[in-house]
Amino acid sequence: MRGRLQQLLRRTKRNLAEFKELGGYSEIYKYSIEKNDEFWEKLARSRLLWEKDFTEVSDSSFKDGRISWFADGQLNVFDNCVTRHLADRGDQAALIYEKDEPGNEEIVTYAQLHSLVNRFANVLKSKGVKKGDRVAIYYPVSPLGVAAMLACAKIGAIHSVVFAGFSADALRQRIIDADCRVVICADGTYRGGRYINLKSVVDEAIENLDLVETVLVGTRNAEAKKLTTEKDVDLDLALAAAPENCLSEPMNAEDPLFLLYTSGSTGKPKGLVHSQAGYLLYAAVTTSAVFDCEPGDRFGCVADIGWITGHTYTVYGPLANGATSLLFESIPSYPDPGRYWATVDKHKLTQFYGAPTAYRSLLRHGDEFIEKYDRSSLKRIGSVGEPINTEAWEWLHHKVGSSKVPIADTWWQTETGGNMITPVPCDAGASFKPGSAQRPFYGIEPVLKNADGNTVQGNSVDGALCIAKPWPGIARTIHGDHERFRNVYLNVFDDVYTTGDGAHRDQDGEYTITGRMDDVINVSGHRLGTAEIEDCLTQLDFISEAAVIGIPEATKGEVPYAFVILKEGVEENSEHKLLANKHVAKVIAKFAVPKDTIIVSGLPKTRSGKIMRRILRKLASSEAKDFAQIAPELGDISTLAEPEVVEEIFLKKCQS
Ligand code: 6R9
Repeated sequence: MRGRLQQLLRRTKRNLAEFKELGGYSEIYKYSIEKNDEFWEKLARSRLLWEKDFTEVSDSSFKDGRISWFADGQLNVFDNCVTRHLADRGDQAALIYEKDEPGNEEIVTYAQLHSLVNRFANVLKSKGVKKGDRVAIYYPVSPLGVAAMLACAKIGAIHSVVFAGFSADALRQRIIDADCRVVICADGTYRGGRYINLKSVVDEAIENLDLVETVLVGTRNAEAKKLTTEKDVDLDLALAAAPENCLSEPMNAEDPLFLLYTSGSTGKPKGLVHSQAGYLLYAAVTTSAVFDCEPGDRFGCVADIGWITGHTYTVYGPLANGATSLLFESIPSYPDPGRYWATVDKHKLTQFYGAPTAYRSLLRHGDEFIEKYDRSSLKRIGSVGEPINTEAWEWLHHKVGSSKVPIADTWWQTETGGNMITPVPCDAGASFKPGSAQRPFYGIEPVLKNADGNTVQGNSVDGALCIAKPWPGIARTIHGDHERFRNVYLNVFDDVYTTGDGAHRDQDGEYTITGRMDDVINVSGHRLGTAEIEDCLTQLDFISEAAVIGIPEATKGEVPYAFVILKEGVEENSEHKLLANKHVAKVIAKFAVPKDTIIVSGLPKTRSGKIMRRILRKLASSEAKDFAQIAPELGDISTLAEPEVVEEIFLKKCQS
């Protein structure tokens, strides 16, 4: 693969022009670690537009729970993403809105986006939104969804985008946790030709919730009834009436830019808080260097704005680089499995960034869905959300990328703000390994820890993946619970950030992610805590205890699978499973519904009461029809409090 990629990769050097005199990836990486502050200081000055210059680069201590970058500097994120491009590229497309139905895209130029966000900011102000207030956004990917985020950034309000696939209960919980007085939503969205009503979800979420004073409702379907309560305001009319002029709020570098909720290993989702300057810098620099993104590029990240990938690589990263960002409302298979590549061809996309689950679902279809479209505009194809299997990697590289386009398998997390381990940038001639994220980004120093908390040295070793040094993009806290932030990330091992993932460092010193080490599962790239689903199941009055695990699934990567114990005196009946599924869909989301729910009389627990999920995982994913077949794989179960439940669970599963 070497020769073919060399020319493309040479471009990578240009992307950190600030350091080109140092050499290639290896030299710049070495410098970024050894002179970490100097490295980020230079980039902060060359990549961001400051209202007030900073004098201090970083002041961080994982031990003390303190992370701080460019603390005495001030800037405005909206001005950095939009206003500063007006002079050179006001008429260039900032957004291409590729709607669900092919053939009716909308283009929003930088000048139009500037005007839209200014008016939006004035609407927010007129509803009493001030600097530091939290605003909930329940909006599908669309220019108005992006403008809602940027309008918050402009006036210093903190946005909390909730993925418009989460249920009413999940939305309500997030609105309450972040104390949002204003909610911004659309009447609905289209996916695969189907209209999905979002406003009714918001109505249910805020029923009898005095906290919410205003719901700004934008239009997706002009026929839909969007104003249903006295709190509702017609967003289109309000925008049309709002003045164009609005001053941007100068923000301190460390002020929060947004909250984004994600699952952890306990029931309650965590509202991770990202900063203004550090986050934006990390978004801008990774977009530029990993994706070779230059001003005027057409960046196609198909992630929803409800996830961190949408925040960093659909909104902030591409716009900070003066690129055109694609907003993709549809699904990969609509109207046929060629939709992604038709979109690449139509808009001459220079980057395409998607998820393995989607790639896996597409590769089963014939090559004609790829070949009939021109993909020669692509410089990078990215993958994110979960490990990419070799088959999908080869298909992306050889079929979609005609063996010419480097695959950026980007490992990172909501907490990290941007890409952390990825094969690009790299030295010209470097090798690519399917399924391996390989090389740390500049300034990122991975370390592996063993169970005793010692750092694992050398190569060909495994361990808990941690990061040694703070970087500008790391989340600063969990909203309202800094202790939890410290306990989950900073105090697991001494003086490092703990990712929750395991990794293997291979013979070349490069990294392959081996998966979560906690009770978090990854369903089609959506992170779910098994404890969240368990909490939800035990809310039902007929369930006393639940254990949820993830099992491998060909397209989605993993799916949840549940084992439940009924309450004393409850007779098992065929309704139970249906009620359980409905409840999970209502409280969390449809994608959280277990593939199966097995009613059992006991769970495999240690004598200290800990559920042995390893055993449940084996039982759930086994094809065996006879217990004797699977018993040897289960290992020693004699230490369980009730070893006999294992066979009973197996038999119940076989019957279901
Ligand atoms: C960006 C994003 C984070 C978790 C992470 C890991 C898994 C993401 C991956 C990957 C292997 C990759 N993950 N990218 N695993 N290779 N390229 O996905 O954030 O939703 O917070 O999920 O996803 O387990 O810890 P988030």
